[in-house]
Amino acid sequence: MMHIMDQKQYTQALNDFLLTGRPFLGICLGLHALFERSEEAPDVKGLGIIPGFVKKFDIDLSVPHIGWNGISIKKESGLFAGLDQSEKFYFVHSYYVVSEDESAVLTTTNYGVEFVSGIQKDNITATQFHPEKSGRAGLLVFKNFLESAYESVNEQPGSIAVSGKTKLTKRIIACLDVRSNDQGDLVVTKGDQYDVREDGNVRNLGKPVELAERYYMEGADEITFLNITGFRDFPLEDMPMIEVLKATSENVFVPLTIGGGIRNYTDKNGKTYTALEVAAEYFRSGADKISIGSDAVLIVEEYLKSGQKTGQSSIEQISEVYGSQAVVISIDPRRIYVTSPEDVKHIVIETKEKGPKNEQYCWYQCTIKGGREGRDLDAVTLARVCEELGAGEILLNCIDKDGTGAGFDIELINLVKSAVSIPVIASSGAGCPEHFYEVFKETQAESALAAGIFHRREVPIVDVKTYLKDKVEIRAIL
Ligand code: 1PR
Repeated sequence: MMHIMDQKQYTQALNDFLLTGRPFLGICLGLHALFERSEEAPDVKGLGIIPGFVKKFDIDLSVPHIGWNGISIKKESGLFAGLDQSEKFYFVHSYYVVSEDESAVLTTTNYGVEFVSGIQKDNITATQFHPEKSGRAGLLVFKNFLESAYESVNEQPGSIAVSGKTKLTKRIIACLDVRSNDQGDLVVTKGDQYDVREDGNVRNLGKPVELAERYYMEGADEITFLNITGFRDFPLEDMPMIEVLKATSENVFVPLTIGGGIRNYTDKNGKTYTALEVAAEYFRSGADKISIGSDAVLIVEEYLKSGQKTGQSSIEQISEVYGSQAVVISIDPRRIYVTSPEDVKHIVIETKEKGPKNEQYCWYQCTIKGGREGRDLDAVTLARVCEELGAGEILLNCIDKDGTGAGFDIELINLVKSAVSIPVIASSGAGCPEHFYEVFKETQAESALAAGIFHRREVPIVDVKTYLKDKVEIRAIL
């Protein structure tokens, strides 16, 4: 950020603005930039308005720190007027600020360490969390900031200082598999073990924007759109998905992830687009994270063959420009049963869910093109290499469980989770609120995703959260 601002000669203008005493609100990098230097870019100088620096998390927990966490308010401020003390805000970052000016510290948050999550010094306010993605609580912060822009902050009804450790919540994610039906309408669909057709027709479970808005209102902590035919359609030609994102982000203030078709592509006229360009269009349209499925498998296969990073893959390019927290890898694995661990060169587990011939062992085969093609690669290796290439989160589906309502594949989730240090989203198989509790109790997954039970209104999100309340740290529905 500072490099580009320097290049475009914006830095002086911003500095001049800050010194005029006019109100300023920085978010995330907008907080980091106020400090003197950052481990993220050691050769670039920060604005240096606040003494201190930016440091990478060095903790025994998944990094990036992704999700909803609390704030301990360290001094009275109008910014949090009217907010409940238990409110959570959305964080997504691998670096945090270390302020050498104690008096500037507005809030702190706990994640392995207690770090500064907000500062306020005269006219300058900045937060590590994203108010624009923090639902009602975030919108109230903006309202308070705008109102305080016209009055002295100290004249605002202040919030009371809160102390005590904050906790990161487990996230409940609603997933919308989107594709065109046979009539050409973009619909939310849902398969059983990835088969989305019923009596020959694509199942139609609703309109993407409407459903996303409903889930936001019902308390979803995040929303994911998967363009499930993206592997054959090119997203920049398939403009409806971009329109869906734009329309959704007008009314939905929680993080949005979009996947499907993110790869390098040459169109019928020979024009080449990079995966980075596709991702950029999605980010500009309101996405916070992009998810890569099929392309990740092909990238890892290439990497294992050559043993070298090229710097050119979609994972490397997008994480380099937008940060690893913006790159999710969606894995579509399927169980392959074997009679002995020596039968294959893949990572094999002894399983409690035996195979059709009573096999005791299985490995998890990666697939591409929405499960249509199995590859000679296991899900654990895929996850590990993707983390090394710069991915920031794993969306772990399971074809065997998808749409069954039989519960998550706990064995798969534990296997992949133990192989990576980035957050994992458990997906596929949720059938009731108890399944969410089971996945959080039996595994270290940071979040759980479901589709069918939400679309068919069998289990509303509020029921999941009500069941989890007092058992698991979650964002309350206020
Ligand atoms: O390969 O980069 O173009 O991305 C395509 C994306 O579309 C991938 O993320 C892939 O998972 C997804 N996808 C492709 N085909 C299907 C399909 O269903 N035929 N959907 C598909 C994957 C799985 C989950 C689902 C959970 C929870 N759907 O997204 O939402 O399994 O379902 P449940 O709660 O009903 O059990 P690329």
